[in-house]
Amino acid sequence: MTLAHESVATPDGVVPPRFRPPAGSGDAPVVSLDGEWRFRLFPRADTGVDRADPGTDWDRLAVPGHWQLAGAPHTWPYGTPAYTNVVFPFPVDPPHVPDENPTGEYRTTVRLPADWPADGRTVLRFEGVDSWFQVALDGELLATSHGSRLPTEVDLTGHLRPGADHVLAVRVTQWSALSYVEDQDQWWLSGIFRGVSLEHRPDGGLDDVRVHAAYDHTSGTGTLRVDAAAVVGAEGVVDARVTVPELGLEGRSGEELTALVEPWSAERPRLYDVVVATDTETVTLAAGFRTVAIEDGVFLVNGRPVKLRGVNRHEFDPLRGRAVTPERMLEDVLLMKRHHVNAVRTSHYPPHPRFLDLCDRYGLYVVDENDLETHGFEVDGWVANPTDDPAWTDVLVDRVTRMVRRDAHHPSVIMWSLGNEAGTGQNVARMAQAVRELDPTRPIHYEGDWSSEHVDVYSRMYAPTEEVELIGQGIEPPFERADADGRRRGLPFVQCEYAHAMGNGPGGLSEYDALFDRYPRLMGGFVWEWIDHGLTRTDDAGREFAAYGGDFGEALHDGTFIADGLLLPDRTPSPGLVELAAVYAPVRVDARDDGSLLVRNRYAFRDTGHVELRWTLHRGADELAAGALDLVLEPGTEAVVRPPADLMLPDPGPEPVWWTVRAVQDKADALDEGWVEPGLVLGAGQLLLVDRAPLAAPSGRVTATDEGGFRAGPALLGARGELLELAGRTVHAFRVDAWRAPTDNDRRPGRGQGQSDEQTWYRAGLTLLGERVSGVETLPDGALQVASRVSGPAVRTGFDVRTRWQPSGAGDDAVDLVVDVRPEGPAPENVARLGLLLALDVPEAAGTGVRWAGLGPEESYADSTRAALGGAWQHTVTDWQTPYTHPQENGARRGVTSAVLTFADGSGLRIDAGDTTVGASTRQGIELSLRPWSDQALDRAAHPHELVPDGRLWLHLDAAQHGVGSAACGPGVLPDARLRATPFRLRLRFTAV
Ligand code: IPT
Repeated sequence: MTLAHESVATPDGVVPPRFRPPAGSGDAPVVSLDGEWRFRLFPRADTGVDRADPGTDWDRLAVPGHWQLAGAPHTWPYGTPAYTNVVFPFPVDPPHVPDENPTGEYRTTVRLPADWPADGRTVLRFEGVDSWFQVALDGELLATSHGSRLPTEVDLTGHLRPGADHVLAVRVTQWSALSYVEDQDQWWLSGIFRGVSLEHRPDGGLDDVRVHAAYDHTSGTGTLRVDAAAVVGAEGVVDARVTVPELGLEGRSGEELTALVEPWSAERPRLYDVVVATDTETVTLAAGFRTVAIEDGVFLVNGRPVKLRGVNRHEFDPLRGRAVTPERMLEDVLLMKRHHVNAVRTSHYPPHPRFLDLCDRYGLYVVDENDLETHGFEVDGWVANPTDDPAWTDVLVDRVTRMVRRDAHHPSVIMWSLGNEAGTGQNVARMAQAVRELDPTRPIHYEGDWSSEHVDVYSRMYAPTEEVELIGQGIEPPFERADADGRRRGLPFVQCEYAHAMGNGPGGLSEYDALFDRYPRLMGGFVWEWIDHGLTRTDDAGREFAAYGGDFGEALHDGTFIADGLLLPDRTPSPGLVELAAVYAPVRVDARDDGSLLVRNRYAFRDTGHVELRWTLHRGADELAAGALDLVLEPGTEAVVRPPADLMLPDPGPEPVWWTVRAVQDKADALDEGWVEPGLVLGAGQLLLVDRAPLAAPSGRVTATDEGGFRAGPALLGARGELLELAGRTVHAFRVDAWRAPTDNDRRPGRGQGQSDEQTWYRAGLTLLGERVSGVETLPDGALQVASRVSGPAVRTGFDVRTRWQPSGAGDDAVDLVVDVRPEGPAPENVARLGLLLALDVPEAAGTGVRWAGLGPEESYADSTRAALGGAWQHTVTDWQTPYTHPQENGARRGVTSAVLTFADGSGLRIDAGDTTVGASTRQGIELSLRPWSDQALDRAAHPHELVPDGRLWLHLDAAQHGVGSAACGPGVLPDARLRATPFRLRLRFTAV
């Protein structure tokens, strides 16, 4: 029995694919059908409802939208979202899908406006319907379509009578045969989720317009050819007038027009209005002249090598799912531009066409990806994969054709992608061939077939830096087939996904970026991914939180893997995005070992005339001197800069002195208009010019207390040397620590790693450390020395600890602490941290203010520290936390030489850090973390709103912390940022203030 929605067939009853100009660019009438439609949800595809039934008394549902989100964030009247990444949430039994198949019946009334032209044709357009649907008018079935993220048009000419109301019925199933090729890593969400419109197509009008706008960088000439065609009703070439008023160009369709032009690039998105007109229709398109080429294995735009500093973007809104509004699209584009992203891969489907209009306008290179993923077949070794099945050829070619036809006029699209994670097979070649015939001007991308036989670039995901380096040099291990290997070696290399931004991370971005810069063959890459898909919902107490897989009670789900973006679900940039901006910086300012800064103009086309290189000499937050460097760099050039020779440096004081240079863009010309905010930092770097003054050696003496313990300045210790009180606050915990609440990256073994870091730490007993004191003695110099051993259960691994307390001076306000720690027993592969845990009773800990001198203002880790700058910063303890969608280690600040905590009652605690030794290296200050809850609570919480302050302030005073890496889907922490169990020493001073 073949059910309609289980048939592997191309859409039926639809208009051939054609271009999609920006809204409002043409003069043919259009009416939107968006708004409230009538709706009923049925449990099976066979709804039994009459297509002619107008549904007058049915529910109302917003179109566009997903029915699962109709009542979000509070109610779920039509089923709930469900998340799986790779696996299908139904049996792999193609082309069949379960009988349990939520199916929406949509109804609306269609009436042509009174002034609708009598001639020509009328087309009903759907921009996106997830997933399979049928369209009927007044009970008559007119079309069957699919391709959730692709447009469908139905010719209604002859079915609509002027002045009459017609019943438009759309039946949408959640599952269909086509679900097997739409297995993208995202929420399963259904319905008419993009706009619907009624469009007039005048006789002799411009149904389809193809724009070829090339740029010859050797002569500065732009070549324009516009082809126009009738597509709706009858197909054929249309003769149109083509003018480019700004260039004084006039001609006809099919002709080549040339002029000297300014080219389009993501850096300078120069667009020209191209007016295409017949007697009955005029369309004005924004064309950009640019040429994409691959020469000698190097990816070029307008003749210059361009590095793609990209991100993977899914369409996502925390309340609306993939039914994104134009405001959200603009927000994404502006956030990308402001964080120096220059490229987007539209993972893993063509985006709403308006997004591409914005990419044209603001300047982003786009890899436009076909709506194809068959990842679920991988589980069973790709048996029956549609990508290799001739029965599916037409469907897959149809999809890629619809994408190219829709989007080819966009200058921002620089590459076509055949799909994602769809394995290999003959249909890769068929799709590639179809794309080449439609558009020979853009390279083709597909990662799933590592032979790269049918594509123009060699693409991989999550390749570790070592491998990327070999590929950069062209000496990567050979591909198993020699014929394919030779060709592939000549292709440029792109990482269509890298640096998995899940939770705290990614670490190691700088290393990739440096390789992209170093090797011409490397054309850059796209970080996975732009935003956490956390859907807003309320808990039983009415509190909102961002839901991930499992939060809707799904029987089968992939949990937190949906929260792996650079933005939190509400589009707050995570520290990962701030780091990315610093790494992707178009004007990089990097410290060199010889005490100079290297300023690099990494634009391909732009000099730095629009950039001011401002410097400041500052101690903490206090500016001592300021100026600007007189320097304009041509694209791709660099210069070494140093502090002015006559700069007066102060003597060492309580905070270090930095010389910080920021490349600032204040002004926006017409091409930067709209996204550059005054003070936009394009890149920054700094030099440490004056170290903080060393802490004077302590000189006070510990005294005995009546209770048999000790007093050391503001520290009260028990008879066994245990810290009982500090600065008048009860101490809840104080000991050496080596564990952290695992990050998402810690929880998975990185490529080539046997076990996850989380497991390594667990097996070394680090999750349950305890302390045994072996000796307490007062030393002749007045210090109290405590010897102890810190270790966890079941293992011999532990730490030998010597703690020395000594009042800093004669007064009672300050105490010095020196801690020397040596690991003992079998050493784990790595440890999470090496430092001290201190928990103080602080009733309103969350509101505690903290001002620190060190790196900031955002968190930083050993392998994600490019964005952090030395200075002085302040926060409350609440703001110090990064509320990752899935709670985990966060908030560390590195290089902290001093911190002042101000409690709600006005009292405070100052912490000064002297030099820290880790193994053989000495570093300035400590890594500081503060939390109003414990690491255990952080680890247990499933969502940030479950974390409740426990009346204590939990501090980590660390010599060092392990990096964060990208192991959730990529490589683990790189060797440089791995923390080994190694001897360390901390020198601290606590002052009650
Ligand atoms: C890769 C997918 O292409 C992407 O959609 C996403 O699922 C990512 O993984 C993980 O978040 S595929 C993976 C097997 C490398």
